[in-house]
Amino acid sequence: QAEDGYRLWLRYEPVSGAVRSENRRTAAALVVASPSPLARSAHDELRRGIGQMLGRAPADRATVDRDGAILLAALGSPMLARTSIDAARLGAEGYAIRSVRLNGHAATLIAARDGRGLLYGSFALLRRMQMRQPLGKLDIVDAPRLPLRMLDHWDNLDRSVERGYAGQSLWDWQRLPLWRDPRIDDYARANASVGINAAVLNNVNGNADILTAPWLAKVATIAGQLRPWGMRVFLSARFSAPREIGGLPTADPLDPRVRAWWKAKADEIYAAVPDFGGFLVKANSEGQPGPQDYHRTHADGANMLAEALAPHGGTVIWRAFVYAPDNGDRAKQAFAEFQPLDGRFARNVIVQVKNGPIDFQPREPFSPLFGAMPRSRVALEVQVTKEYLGFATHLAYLGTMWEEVLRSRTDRPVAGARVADTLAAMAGVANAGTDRNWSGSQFDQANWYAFGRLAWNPDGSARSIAEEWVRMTWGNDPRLVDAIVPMMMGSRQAVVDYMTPLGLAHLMGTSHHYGPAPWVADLARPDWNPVYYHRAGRDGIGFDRTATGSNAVAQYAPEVARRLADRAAVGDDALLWFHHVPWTWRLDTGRTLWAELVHRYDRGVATVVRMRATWDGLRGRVDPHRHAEAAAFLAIQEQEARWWRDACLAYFQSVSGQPLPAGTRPPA
Ligand code: GCW
Repeated sequence: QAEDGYRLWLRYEPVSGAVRSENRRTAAALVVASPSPLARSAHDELRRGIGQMLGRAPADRATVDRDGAILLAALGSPMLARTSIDAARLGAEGYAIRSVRLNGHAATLIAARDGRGLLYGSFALLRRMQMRQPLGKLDIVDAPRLPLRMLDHWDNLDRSVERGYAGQSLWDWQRLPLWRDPRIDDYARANASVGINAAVLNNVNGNADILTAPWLAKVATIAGQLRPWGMRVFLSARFSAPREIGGLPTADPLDPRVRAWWKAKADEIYAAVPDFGGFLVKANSEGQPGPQDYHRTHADGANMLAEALAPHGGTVIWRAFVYAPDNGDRAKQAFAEFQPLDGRFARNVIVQVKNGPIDFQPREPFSPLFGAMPRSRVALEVQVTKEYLGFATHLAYLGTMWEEVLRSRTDRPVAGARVADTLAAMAGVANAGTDRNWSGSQFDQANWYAFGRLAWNPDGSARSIAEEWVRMTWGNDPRLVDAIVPMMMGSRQAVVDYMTPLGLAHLMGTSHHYGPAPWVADLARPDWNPVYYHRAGRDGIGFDRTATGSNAVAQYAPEVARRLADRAAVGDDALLWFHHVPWTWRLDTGRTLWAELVHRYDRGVATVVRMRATWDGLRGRVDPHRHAEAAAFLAIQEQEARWWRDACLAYFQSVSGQPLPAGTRPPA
């Protein structure tokens, strides 16, 4: 178990030397001043982690009666009487960690409003220890910026996982409700360690059965396992459920019978799961039912469910991922449908928007909806699972992609605003499954980790998050850290380069989305064909989204729109997303567009070749099992990067008639 990646970043490798002596002095005893189920989890994790790292678990004490106690105390505890913890800075889930003297003894205080912050503070302390940082003079305050930090599982009730590349669903429905799978406890620990506080258990391409009594009993067991780790359960709700499981002739959100049905259903769910989070809904999207089936709006649908959940404090998360064939430009549709509804959603509705206007491509500009719905609560949805980035086989660290999105300037609702400033929540489509390593590969664990850390602090740095993860997952040896962090930092750009450089998108094979297929042009829905997206011809390549084309740029704030509409100012990364550019147009790099395209595809392959060499150089510095797995996947990635480059260039060359530039290596 130790060497197959099961322990994720919670490996708690033994500490040695001077650091161990210092740690042992600081972590000798454990005092839980404010008992609660969550404080119990914190206590157990501290004992587990410290015991493994120091070879000696801290002793349980009722009070601070010797040096080296870790004290867990919620606000209001008499033990905090003589400290000056600023409750306002802690918020609901934040924590303070402080080196203090209590009863004449040196102690490390973890203070929080309640068990949630105590749990997060305990994991923060363990993280420091795992990174071999000193524990002596701590004075830390940290709190999550977003109240809802959620994983969305696209898990089906037969345990298959839509876009899942890590085995089966973690939810063992057949054995539930009586079986409490210990693996779920570990799943919850992992999430708590990065601050993820909610999970949607089932696929948004829904099956209404999950809302029936036998399934709700199973859901209740899972909820009971996640609860002590600060996580709440949500369910995807199929909009047509009143017809499919409720025996009603309609699911019209304005029909009183439908409204009564959902209210009763909400009551039933809360009877089984008192802290139920609410519903996630994919409506009128890719064939899913929704309010538009009854000529009602998204707001009508969302508000009807919101009304049913409101008495229980539940939330409706309504996805804005909508598009219909033939509307001219798929990238414009979510904005066109949702922006006019701003101000029409109930308070307990959150509109969940994918990072880009189309789908989860290797690179997209940010969705124009961010900042454009100031009277609504908006969540950012990203895909932790790598549907369009080589599944779990290709190494692509997504922290850099999410940092790029979060820092993108929307200049709305106020000048200077960035996507991060406009959010009420973050959701990540989960990449966890029954594989021993959870995520399908060792390196995809980093994306789970980074998602949680960025949801906690959307201003976090992708690089420091990568470094934390590397230290905890692979080790603190600087030779490891200095090699792996840069490799991760460049990895997503490599995928962009060898799949869809310069703002291209959606060149992937039909439906599975693995491997190149830019030539596909015959699918029934035009907006599913790669040729719809790249628009390559003799004259050039790219999608004109300026005023001479679809004018999607007009959906952005005026200052942003002006930049995007300017071929010279938009930047190479978004060039072909917004512009149709002649093959011979010259970029700032001095190359023609065609030469630049060739260069980028080649650069992507070259980066993977370097990643392999870097990784090979670490043989013997990490355990052989995990090393071999990552090495084998990198070999596949290199082969497939070449496949992508060669297939795309051969195709684009056949369309453009351009020669391969002099000096370009012939495909190997
Ligand atoms: O990216 C697409 C996927 C679908 C998915 C859809 C969505 C759940 O190909 O598998 O369906 O997005 O986000 O709803």
